[in-house]
Amino acid sequence: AARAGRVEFRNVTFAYPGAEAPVLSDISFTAEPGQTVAIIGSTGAGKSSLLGLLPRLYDAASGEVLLDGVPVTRLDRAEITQRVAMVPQRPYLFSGTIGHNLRFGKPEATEQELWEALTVAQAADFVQDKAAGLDSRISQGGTNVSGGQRQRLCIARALVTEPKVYLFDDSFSALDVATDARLRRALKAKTADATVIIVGQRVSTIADADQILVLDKGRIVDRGTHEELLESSSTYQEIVES
Ligand code: DGT
Repeated sequence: AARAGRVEFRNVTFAYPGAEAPVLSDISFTAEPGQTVAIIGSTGAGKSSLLGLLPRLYDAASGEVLLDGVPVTRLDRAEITQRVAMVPQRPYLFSGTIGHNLRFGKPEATEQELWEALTVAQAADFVQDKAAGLDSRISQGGTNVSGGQRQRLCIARALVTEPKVYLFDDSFSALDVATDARLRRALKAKTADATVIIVGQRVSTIADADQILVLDKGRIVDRGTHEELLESSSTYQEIVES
């Protein structure tokens, strides 16, 4: 069906402006609605750069990034933000209330929608514990919430917009393992029809993905499920054991 959230990278190469060496080379994969694709790889492998090509933080030098079969370079930004939500590696909260921050992508969201998103993101408890609840103020840059709370608020903010595609860039790293597991279970139930692309460092975060891409120096060196990669990929084994 159209507008379902299918993501396809076709032979994508990308270099930052002014840099000589490409950060990504010949990247091809497909993520279908309902699927979770995980990207793992050492620091600097190009994982964040890869995610950024979908919301057009940057454009590919060659190859194509397609959303529901249409190159993203042919879509306007509003169309992309409507369908794709990215939780960046260093998620940003601006000064204002928690409610303002959560409504960033959907100003008309009801309180009930905000609480639903907070519940999935495992953030309802700590917001409830604040005297002012949704009206509690976040200081500039979110310095008065912990790193894990900030991640969860930014995940909730993405959920509020009900996108077709979620991009999570290491969004679960500041959470303890139990919260991470609870959050992803709730997320899976809530986003069953969505396409999820997740950059993760922790094996427990990515092990249940439908497909794992192992990225090394900007190339996909191996791909498969957790079980397949444990058998076939020495790079994956090294990451798992580290
Ligand atoms: P991480 O977050 O440390 O696990 O690393 P990755 O895998 O997310 O890597 P990524 O995509 O952040 O960086 C890949 C390479 O690109 C790395 O050599 C740093 C470089 N790079 C990242 N962002 C920029 C940028 O904004 N400008 C330039 N010129 N280079 C960048």
